[in-house]
Amino acid sequence: MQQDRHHTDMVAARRIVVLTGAGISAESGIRTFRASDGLWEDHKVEDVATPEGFAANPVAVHQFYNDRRRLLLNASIRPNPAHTALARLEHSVIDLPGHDFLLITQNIDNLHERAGSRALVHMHGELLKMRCEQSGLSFDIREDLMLDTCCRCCREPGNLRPDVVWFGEIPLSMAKITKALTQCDLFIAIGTSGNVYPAAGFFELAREHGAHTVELNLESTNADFDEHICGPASTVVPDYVERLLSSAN
Ligand code: BJW
Repeated sequence: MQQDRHHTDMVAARRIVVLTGAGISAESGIRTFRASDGLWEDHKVEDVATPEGFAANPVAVHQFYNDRRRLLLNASIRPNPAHTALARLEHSVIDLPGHDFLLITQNIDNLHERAGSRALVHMHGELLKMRCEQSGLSFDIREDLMLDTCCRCCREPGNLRPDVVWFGEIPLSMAKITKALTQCDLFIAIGTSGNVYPAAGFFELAREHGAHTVELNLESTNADFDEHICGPASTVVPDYVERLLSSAN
């Protein structure tokens, strides 16, 4: 594990924002996007993660998300110690006077909630939800979504899409996220490459408003974080959370 620059002044951390990306779920068996064996090795981003790609070939896009949904529902896919540690952090600080906690995930899996996280926003949507393009209403889904799946609100086929955020679309809960970023004193980014905006700019917004910024990743992605902790999430996240909590006692 490598650490550099300033260490977190943990006792001062009262308002904590955590951003997670695909790297936190990698050790649970879910592929990241941009690794050499990642999802974008097998699929073109513009084909499966844009509204234009969906309009051109909805069957292929449904297939891409159906495969990922089936994997997520497989019994072998479980939260790892990094997910569990973040849930422990939330439950340890959320009721303390003057403290606040928000977990922002770019991931569409449900491993954070399965680990016990509750103060959570899915800014890029959820794999276990589908949305009606006519009404905008969102529904739970655990089975495959097909072109002829009948919508529960308009009772017609062809109106449903995965309830996820594709390139060119506006991420979810941005008002809540922006408020938390401008008020936090500790910002922690875990397992995200910093390639996709607006998430890639969150640490700068938090830092401009006075937060200490920490990156936990296999490798450093941006030298401008105040602190870097390099290593696999299932090891470095529980260690970091333990240090944070023990310094607060
Ligand atoms: C480990 C590990 C281990 C591995 N332990 N670590 C030009 C300039 C700037 C911006 C733009 C631009 N042109 C267009 C834009 C905007 C565009 C964008 O960012 N494009 C870039 C390509 C430049 N963004 C958008 O369009 C977004 N919307 C938007 O900007 O709206 C405007 C607006 C914003 C705000 C307010 C109002 C208006 C929407 C982006 C949607 C992204 N959607 C996807 C698909 C979601 C559904 C799905 O899952 O299929 O989201 S793309 C994909 O990338 C997915 C991810 O959430 C996202 C980020 O990926 P992530 O999580 O970082 O994964 P990887 O694979 O990249 O990285 C993994 C990391 O983990 C690596 O660093 C590893 O080292 C690490 N790691 N194993 C620890 N064991």
